[in-house]
Amino acid sequence: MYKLPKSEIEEIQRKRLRQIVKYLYENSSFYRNKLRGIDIDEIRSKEDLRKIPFTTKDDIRDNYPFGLICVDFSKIVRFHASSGTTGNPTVVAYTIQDIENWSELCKRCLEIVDVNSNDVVQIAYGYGLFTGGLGFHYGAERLGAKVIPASTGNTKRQIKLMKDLGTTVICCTPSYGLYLAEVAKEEGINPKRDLKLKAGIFGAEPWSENTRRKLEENFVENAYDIYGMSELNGPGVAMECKFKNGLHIWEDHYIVEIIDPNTGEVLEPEEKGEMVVTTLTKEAMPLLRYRTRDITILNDDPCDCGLNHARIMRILGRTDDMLKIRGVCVFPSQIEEIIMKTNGLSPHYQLVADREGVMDKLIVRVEVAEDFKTDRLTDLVNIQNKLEEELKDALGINAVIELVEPKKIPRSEGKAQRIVDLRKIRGLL
Ligand code: DLL
Repeated sequence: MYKLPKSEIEEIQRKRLRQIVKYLYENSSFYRNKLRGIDIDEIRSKEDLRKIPFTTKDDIRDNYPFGLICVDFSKIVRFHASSGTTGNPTVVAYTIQDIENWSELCKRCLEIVDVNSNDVVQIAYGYGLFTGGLGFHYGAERLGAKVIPASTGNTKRQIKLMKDLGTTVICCTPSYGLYLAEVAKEEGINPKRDLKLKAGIFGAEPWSENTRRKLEENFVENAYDIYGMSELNGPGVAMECKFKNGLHIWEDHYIVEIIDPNTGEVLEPEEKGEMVVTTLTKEAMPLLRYRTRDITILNDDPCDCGLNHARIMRILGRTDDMLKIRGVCVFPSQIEEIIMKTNGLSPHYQLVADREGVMDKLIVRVEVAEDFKTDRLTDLVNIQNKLEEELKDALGINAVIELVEPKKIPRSEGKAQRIVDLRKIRGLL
């Protein structure tokens, strides 16, 4: 049961925190080292956690592949991995109990938006080392739903499956959701009329409120945000409820802190910063104060849905994806929000950062919407000017707007590649 009073959730957190710290001290040489000089009996509450140093992605990579595992090798039943751009991938190991807990959390996520055993759930996240496919699969099966393990790709077949099998819930990245809607239209299918999609469960990459609007206008009845990360199991760490106002993070399994990414100082609720997560129930590879690099705000106000698990607000982006253009910091999701509300543009875009002399330059490459028909150049120039002004007003950045024909920006079946930073490629950063 997870529909608990706040006081009970806090009690569970305190109990599990004490257990996990002790467990790590006894079973992990990596953490015994990290906890050196700390009286572990004194770690009893979320506040006490601050005495413990952070764990980083580099810690996992440096101890690749098995250094953070704290169970006997015979107890490991699965590996997943997420690939970085360089060096070792981040490998995560699972015991049977880990898979059990993870499945339960994914089930909860589906349950709180009313997915049930009558639903046909099409999973168009990748199955494999990526956690998306299998995570949702186990959660949906546990719910007794009818699962279509479609995985990514073969987009026309995905649409046919949706139509023929009567899919009611689609799970995929938001960018792939937009693409599925586009291809459905090309196939002469109007998803809102011809399909039965009551919900889309979209995650694994940042997206915006305006993208939600587009997805709900053109594809699914309700578009929900789900958050997760391989190191924390996979999808199912946090999920929006029907009120769509922040993602409930399962606090009986995770403790969240928000820190200033530059100083490491813990911030107050409602302050924006990097999310740091302590896992309370993971067995093979628990993590204390893990720096996710994801930027969000923690909101512990009561939610109208009655759940007492705190909410994280929509992830703005990762600290590593933040673009710094002439000193102004901006996340792709902020630019996306503005593109989406500019008439005449499609939701497909790419950001190219470069440097001319000593000056940073940002090119926002975006497709003109397919249904925007004009033979007057001035109409296009007007769109360009409007977007340029909006970006300047809202974000304070000067950008060069490049309008391109429909379908010129590469589509992705998984996480969209939004940024091309030529400054990095050319070794200028
Ligand atoms: O993306 C797990 C997942 C699968 C989540 C399917 C949701 C749905 P990784 O590949 O390890 O795991 O990538 C984790 O993706 O640190 C975020 O930067 C980003 N991310 C995940 N969900 C969201 C979201 C999966 N809802 C990284 N909004 C995280 C924004 C997200 N970013």
